[in-house]
Amino acid sequence: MQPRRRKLGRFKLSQGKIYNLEKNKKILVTSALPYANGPLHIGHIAGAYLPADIYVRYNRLKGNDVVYICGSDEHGVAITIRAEQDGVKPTDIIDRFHELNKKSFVRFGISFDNYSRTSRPVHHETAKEFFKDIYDKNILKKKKEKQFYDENASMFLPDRYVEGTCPVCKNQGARGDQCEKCGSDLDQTELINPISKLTGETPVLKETSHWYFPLGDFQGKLKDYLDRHPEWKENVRNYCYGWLKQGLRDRAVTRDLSWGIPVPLDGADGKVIYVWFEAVLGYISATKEWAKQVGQPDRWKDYWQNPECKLVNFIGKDNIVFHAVMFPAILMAKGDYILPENVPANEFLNLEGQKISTSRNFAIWLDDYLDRFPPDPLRYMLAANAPENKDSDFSWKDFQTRNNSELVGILGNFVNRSMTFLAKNFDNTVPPATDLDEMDRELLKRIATAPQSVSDALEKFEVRRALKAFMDVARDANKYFNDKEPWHMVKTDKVKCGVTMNMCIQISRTLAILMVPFMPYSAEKLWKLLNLNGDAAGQNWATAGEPKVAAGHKLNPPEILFTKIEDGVIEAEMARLNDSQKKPESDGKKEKTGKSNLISFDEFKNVDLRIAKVLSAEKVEKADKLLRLEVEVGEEKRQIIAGLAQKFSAEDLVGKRVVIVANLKPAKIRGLESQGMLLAAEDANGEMSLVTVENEIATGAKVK
Ligand code: B3M
Ligand code: ZN
Repeated sequence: MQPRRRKLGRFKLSQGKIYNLEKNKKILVTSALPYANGPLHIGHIAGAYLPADIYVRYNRLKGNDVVYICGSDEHGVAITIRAEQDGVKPTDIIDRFHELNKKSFVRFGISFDNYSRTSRPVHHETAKEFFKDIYDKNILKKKKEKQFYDENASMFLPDRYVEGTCPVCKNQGARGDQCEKCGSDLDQTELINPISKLTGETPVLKETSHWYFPLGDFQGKLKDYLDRHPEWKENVRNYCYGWLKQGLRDRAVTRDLSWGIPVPLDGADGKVIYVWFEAVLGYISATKEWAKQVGQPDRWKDYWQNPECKLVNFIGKDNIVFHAVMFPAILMAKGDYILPENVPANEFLNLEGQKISTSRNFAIWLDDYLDRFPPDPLRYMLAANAPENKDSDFSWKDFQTRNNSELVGILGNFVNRSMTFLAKNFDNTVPPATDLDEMDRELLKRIATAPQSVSDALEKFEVRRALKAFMDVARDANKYFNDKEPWHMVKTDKVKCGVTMNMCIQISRTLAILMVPFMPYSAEKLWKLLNLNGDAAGQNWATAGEPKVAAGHKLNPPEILFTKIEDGVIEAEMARLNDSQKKPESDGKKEKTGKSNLISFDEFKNVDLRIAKVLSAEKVEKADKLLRLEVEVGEEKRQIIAGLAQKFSAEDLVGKRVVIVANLKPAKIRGLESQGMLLAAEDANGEMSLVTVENEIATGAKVK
């Protein structure tokens, strides 16, 4: 039977060439621009980056014309507060984290076409052009208002510069713009007991003027827009309808700050464009920059100003209002740009049953993870467990189970048993597939439909379901192998056994291609083992399910695809998480300064600080960062496991008098008990210094 042609499927043009119009869809994909004020953790990755990368890689395999854009968000109060806390310039912070995060994304296989930054001139120009254009159209309104002002610091306090108690849920640490606990969008003057983050003082209200974007004027258009997208994820739609129901308020799009993009109007000295107004435009400027890089400076218009192009913004749930309400409204006001076609937002990822916390250093940092593990098991875990419709949880134990029983036990096992069997019995050569039986034919049908089953889910941004559809192919493959019992057949009917093994290689090829979006490194490894031409990412999704490996094809010697993770490794990670939560030791873990987190003297007294002398120091085996120290504290000798190995050698330490926290609960690190903690300081450049004492004061002496 002739396969039926799909609508919009194939068109025969006059030259007689067949074009598949579906093949060349233009898709512009963006992931939220992370603030360059700290390193990335797994929560960020699960929210806006991995799902987008999976979608992008899948669309590339489909032959679609995809551009994937991201970059660092370098303005706004998140950056200046961090700079003030560390006593450095904003540029010190953003330069460092821009590079670090960019590198981590590459290492993790996030395949941006361009990772830009909002400090680039092209972005400043783009943001100013939008602002000016909307101003010239008389859309922006100038208003006088009273805003919090810190008299000691002589500065207005926009957004997060003020903290206080949330009027909705009474959370004490609510920020001036938003309560992270209940998600309420706040006006800072609504906060109960407002406090300046700069000085800890109560701010006063002072008059200033700002330009407002009249979101309310776009209410009707935004409602129509939302109504046109019943396919959006329910969490996103609910949020947006909730906002519309409340009635959209005017939003100030300027701030009294020195860090940011200057407002391009006369009489606006000392004012910058509100970070959320310009950050979303970063997607456009980063695309312009990409177009230049590929030598076609106007090509960004083929996406942003082409109604045929599909714009998809991947974000975390705390960014919904800015992307699904504010950004479309800005684009509508500007007029000549496409609107987001979808805004797939994920919920949050928790860690070991608790909220991930940057300030408490309770997180798994991406660069840190990648120093010790390959990317694919984490990609797998975060996709299998993606917080798609509700918050989900990452635990190291689950990670181990997923790796060992699913990646090693199912996927790796199938490939490995097939390839070792072929190496042993068929000289690593694919045998011919003559005379298929019913089971073989069923199997071929099964793999023929596999790409579609993964596609169905990915087209709806359902990464979990897509990954399951992929793993089901591996499950069915193992079942086929078991049912066929080639280890018996090889003795009784080698030709028939050869047919089975031919099938196993066809499935392995299908698995390699379908694996690309989820686990690109392992996909390429499998592709190499199969000794096929080109790379897995360069194949065609549409033919991924066809049996294309020829009989007689020579395979490479088998190698395992995934490695089992032992209990000890997981225990060490859990101890590390526990330990680092108490002791800040690297990026993103800076404690707050200022007066907003004052403690009482009694609280301070609870910490037993003592002078100790370092007696010996040695590296902990298989742990790059750890040193095992023996210290003398008065009469007592203690063992301390400290993350100092990359900064100090034994000679730097032995004989030094240091300060330790003597009443810290003992913790097991790499199986070794740590009985206390050394005090050390680390600056924004990663320079580290131990807290030492100058004279020969007796060990055990109390520090107070
Ligand atoms: N910088 C906010 C965040 O990291 C942010 C997103 C901007 S997207 C244009 O949550
Ligand atoms: Zn709240």
